[in-house]
Amino acid sequence: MNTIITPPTNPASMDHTRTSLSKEGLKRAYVDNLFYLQGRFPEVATPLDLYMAAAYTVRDRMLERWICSARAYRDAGARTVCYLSAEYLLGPHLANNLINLGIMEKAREAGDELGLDFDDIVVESEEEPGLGNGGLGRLAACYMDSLATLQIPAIGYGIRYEFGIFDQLIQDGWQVEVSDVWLRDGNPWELPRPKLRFGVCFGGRTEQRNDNGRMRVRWLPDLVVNGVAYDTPILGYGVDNANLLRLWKAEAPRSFDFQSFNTGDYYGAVQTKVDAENITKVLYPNDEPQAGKELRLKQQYFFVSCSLQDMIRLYLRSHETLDDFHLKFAAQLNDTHPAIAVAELMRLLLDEHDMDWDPAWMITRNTFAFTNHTLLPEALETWSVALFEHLLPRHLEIIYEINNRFLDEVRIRYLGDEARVARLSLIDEHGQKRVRMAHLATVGSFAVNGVAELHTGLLKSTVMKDFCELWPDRFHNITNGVTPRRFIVVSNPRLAALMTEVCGSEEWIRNLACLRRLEAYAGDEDFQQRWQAVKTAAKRDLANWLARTTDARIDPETLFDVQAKRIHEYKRQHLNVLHIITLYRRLKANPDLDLTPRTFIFGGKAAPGYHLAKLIIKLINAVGAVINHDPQINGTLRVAFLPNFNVKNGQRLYPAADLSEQISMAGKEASGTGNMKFSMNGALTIGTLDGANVEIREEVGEDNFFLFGLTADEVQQRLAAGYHPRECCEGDEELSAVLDLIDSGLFSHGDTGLFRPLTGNLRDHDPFMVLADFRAYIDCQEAVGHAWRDRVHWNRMSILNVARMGKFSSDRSIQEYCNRIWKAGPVDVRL
Ligand code: F58
Repeated sequence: MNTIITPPTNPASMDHTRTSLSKEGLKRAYVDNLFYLQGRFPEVATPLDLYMAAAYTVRDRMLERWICSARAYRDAGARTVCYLSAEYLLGPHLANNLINLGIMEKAREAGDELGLDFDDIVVESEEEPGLGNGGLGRLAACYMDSLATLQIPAIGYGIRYEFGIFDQLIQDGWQVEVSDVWLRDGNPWELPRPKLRFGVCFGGRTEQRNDNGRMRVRWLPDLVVNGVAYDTPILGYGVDNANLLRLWKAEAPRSFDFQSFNTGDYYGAVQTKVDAENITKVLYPNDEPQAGKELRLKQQYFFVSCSLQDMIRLYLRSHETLDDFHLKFAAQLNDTHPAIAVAELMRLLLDEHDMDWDPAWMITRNTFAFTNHTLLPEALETWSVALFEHLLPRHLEIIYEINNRFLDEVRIRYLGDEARVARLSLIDEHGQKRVRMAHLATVGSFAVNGVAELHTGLLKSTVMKDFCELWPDRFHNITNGVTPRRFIVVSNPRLAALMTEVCGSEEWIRNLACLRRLEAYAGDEDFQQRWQAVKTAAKRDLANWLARTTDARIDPETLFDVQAKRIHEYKRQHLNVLHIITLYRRLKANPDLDLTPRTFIFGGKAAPGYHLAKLIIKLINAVGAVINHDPQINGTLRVAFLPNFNVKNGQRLYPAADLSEQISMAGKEASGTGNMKFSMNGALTIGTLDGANVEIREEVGEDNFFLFGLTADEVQQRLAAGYHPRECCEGDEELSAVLDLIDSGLFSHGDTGLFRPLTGNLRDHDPFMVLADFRAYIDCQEAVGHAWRDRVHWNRMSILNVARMGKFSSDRSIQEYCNRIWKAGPVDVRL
């Protein structure tokens, strides 16, 4: 339809209440929203009212850009990136949107003139949408920010979980999970699209029919669920582009199953509705190990099906057939969670749009690209064939057909090599048959990528070796990045101001490589003083906030040594704890020891069913409880656990860190992105040669990075030679004594058994080689302690770290995806 409707007034120039970016316009809009949307006058408004009025004021300004973008993209007919991700860890919207709109300062002035507590409204009030577990979900959010900033037409598709990642409380040192009711107060950032809904089928059976000589399949499902779209605009920084994040909510097609209702089975009828809506109730809080739950497969299929149906709908608005669908869309599979999309697009093309196999397969294979985020064997997703048969019978048929055709190709290429055929198959035939989702994603994609050089190399030489031999050109590395808008400008305004001053403009915010200009100041002692003052101010902010919200008391003059990320054995928070106990023992044995005063700060959630990870949290808190209250230690060592690590709390932590702990066993962390966030904010890294640490060290220079530990190759060699962790203890009295001290009950009120699952596991198995790396880590930490004492040198290293972080902007990552994988270019949007 060619619209003749234009916006009520022409935007900015007219100082319209909904679009004006002037201070007066913002004030007017704010009061207006408080009055007409919240129904309040200022004197009686609650903090929520004040926040909502601010949010709607900003949202109006985004909507204008969003609508303009939609129109410009449609007119340009440009290639569109569809990012398919089961998780988006967005973080609070308000401050980020103010920054991206370029009106933070004006809004602050407007707020001051209205007598509002601006920081309270903008920083404190907002509940963040916790629709992700950790790195993978946050990466999707950074990429949405960069896509819009680089003006690439893009849609993020995902799930609107009613309950996101749980809130973490710490009680008596233990993690306690509380459900996250983020929608309780309403969500001003989303627009429900009740008319934009698609049916998604489950279960039942299939039936073949002969359609004029062509075999066609009909799926007769036994359950249909509706997916309803909820749209959130994602603004680019410094441009007028706004992209779309479309999340799907599950609803029952009718509120009651009338048949059950009429037969008197009222509860049965309501149950159908409840079952349908359960699909998008809750985010699975698992870290790496695979959940294997039926509901999880339902979630995956549900959001993928809605998204593909939506893409087809959009496409058919301007095309007669689907023949060139793959030219319009590049769909990125964020890990294997959306991999069922390969079979679903085939089904839609074959069964719903009457296409033949070959053209349908050509379109499918040219639409998808796949990112792998992990090498951990337990995290590689597989689903039992039996579950598929029960839930998605038609998809199983399609997967078998894809597999037959694929394995025929393999057999022709590798005559007689049936072992290879079995390794490549989409079906794992060992024991109970399972569908290998990474294989489905690889076969159905035109590109596969890892997320850091080392990770991609390992991917190609281990889990994907056979595929890499088959299709070497399909494999790429795209090293992860993070958005400097959220992780510098929003999180660390003082540092941002200093950068802008040195760089002479705000260009660095769009082109992080500009930070190189800081190098010239690295040795300038006056500048170093200002640099250090920025860091100390952030440390003070963190200390004050912790004092307000927890019982932790920390001293900003000490070295802040921070490890914040999901709690997992491979990330080795317990190695960090062993270091703390080592220092504690040394100090007890020698109270005059001249130790660098340190505050160890931890943050991170453990998956609720991951007992060892939860025990690590308890150990951190238990060690803290003893050390923090030991008068002999007198504050030289302190341990703080920051509860409920999420994007919002991360924003307080990254600017305040002096030392960033990136100490995973080499070969296990695919990339890591916290490592980048800390370094961009001036922390130095202590780390292994794992994930993106390798590239960070290359960029910042080996003199400005604290390296320790076995390399990925050495890890493999040690394992191959037979690793016996007890031998590490036997060769190292101090290590042995540290473990014994944990077992002595000192940290557990005399309970000598409490931490045995941890210490016993370390002594007997130590799957992540904590003990093998212990001595190297302790020595490296000693070097850190010494380095801190020369603050001139430390500040220099800190400045150089930041100056050389340009590579780790997500803008660089997205530009690489656009050039090398998606072949997508910008569309300039002008209001
Ligand atoms: C993370 N994966 C990697 N998975 O561990 C990290 O190295 C990498 O930097 C990051 O992806 C981005 O590439 C990760 O966060 C999850 O959270 C999954 C969520 C769904 C269940 C399985 C784990």
